[in-house]
Amino acid sequence: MTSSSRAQVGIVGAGPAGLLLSHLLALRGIDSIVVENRSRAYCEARQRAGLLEAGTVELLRAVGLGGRMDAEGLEHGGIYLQFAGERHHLDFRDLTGGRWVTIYAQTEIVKDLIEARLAAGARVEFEVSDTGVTDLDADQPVLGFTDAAGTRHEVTCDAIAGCDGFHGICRDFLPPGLIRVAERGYPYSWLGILATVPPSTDELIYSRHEDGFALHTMRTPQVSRLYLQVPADEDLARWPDDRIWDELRRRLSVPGWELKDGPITEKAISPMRSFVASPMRYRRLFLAGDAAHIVPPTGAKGLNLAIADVTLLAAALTSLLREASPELADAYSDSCLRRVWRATHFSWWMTSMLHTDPHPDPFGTELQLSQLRYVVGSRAAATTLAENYTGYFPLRW
Ligand code: RFL
Ligand code: PHB
Repeated sequence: MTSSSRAQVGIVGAGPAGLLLSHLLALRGIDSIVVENRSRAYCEARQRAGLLEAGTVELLRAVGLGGRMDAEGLEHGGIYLQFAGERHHLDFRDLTGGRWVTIYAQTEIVKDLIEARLAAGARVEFEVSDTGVTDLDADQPVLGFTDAAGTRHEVTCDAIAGCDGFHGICRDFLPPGLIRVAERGYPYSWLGILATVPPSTDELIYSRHEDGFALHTMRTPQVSRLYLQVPADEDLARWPDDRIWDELRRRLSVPGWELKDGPITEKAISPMRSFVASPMRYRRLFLAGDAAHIVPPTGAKGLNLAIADVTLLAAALTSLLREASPELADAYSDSCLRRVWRATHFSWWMTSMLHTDPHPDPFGTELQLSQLRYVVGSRAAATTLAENYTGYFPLRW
């Protein structure tokens, strides 16, 4: 038996992109259904981003999602860049005329969004399977899925948003001849840990070390998050806790500073990739967030881009569905891609400047060090980093 229903917008994926899109559409009186193949608990626990641009924070506040973020988020006005055994501070507020970033974990944004959607009575279906999109060449595409209880559903929609991440299914529904992929792989991965220990630093430390990159970030005043560059095909089993702390200590140390360690509560290896698929739309199917593009995490841009995409998409769908005006929907892909390519360049640049090549050559090493010295030595170069890091053209809502 198949159950048929209707929703103005069908949304695949209950990550930050899908959930925020559903929230924004509801604020404009547009109903949506969100389907997600994982459980609610899994979505709320999946460790990922932590750093929000000021524009992302301001958008979340403007749409009523700032409560816990304002109470628990940690505002940072700069970062430390470390190389050749020295640590340098970049003061973003001074360099950019007052701009800042906030540490507030993606897990917490997802929890806030799920709570807000469910409290508003939205349809959010977890643990679905066999998600698919049909009738894309008609004005009413159909979103199909099987719910957790095994019932098949077909939801007739006015538009469908593929917010299903890099490994999702929606991108493959765009006609193969239409989509153009530009990508770059990197010969390393990140091993990330979460540890129950107060951060050993007030602001993030990005460290280039001859044994590889390391990043010290945080989640709360009691919980630290740290990352190590490891080989691309690394096996997590080769990294017992003691080895991780030893390596972090080696790569992050400077005289007079000590890294505090503590119990590791989570450990995972993530590959690094740059990937941009365009256009981000075919007729009434729109892609947003990681479904269309991913960046290596060194620039802290992925979640911020996902939020920027759906802010534009919500406005575009509102004009399309409420006023039958297609201009914003027609401009959607190009508008997103301008920001995406800026972030793609910045993330590639930060990654290439800070990671060590598995087969280093003196030419490449000296170029990296020269670039790092330039960033900390020239106000113009430091401002370029600060401007990109703190975020681009404001999000309008
Ligand atoms: P998500 O979060 O991957 O959500 C997609 C959702 O779709 C579901 N899904 C399906 N549902 C139904 N049917 C299907 N067939 C489906 N296939 C998939 C998935 O289960 C999932 O729930 O994508 P979204 O919403 O576009 O959000 C993107 C962000 O998650 C990502 O860009 C960031 O986490 C990237 N990122 C960072 N971004 C930042 O802006 N700042 C950071 O500090 C930052 N740090 C990071 C990061 C990513 C990292 N990793 C693990 C890749 C640090 C790391 C280590
Ligand atoms: C994080 O807090 O997880 C984080 C922060 C900055 C990055 C990447 C990850 O560049």
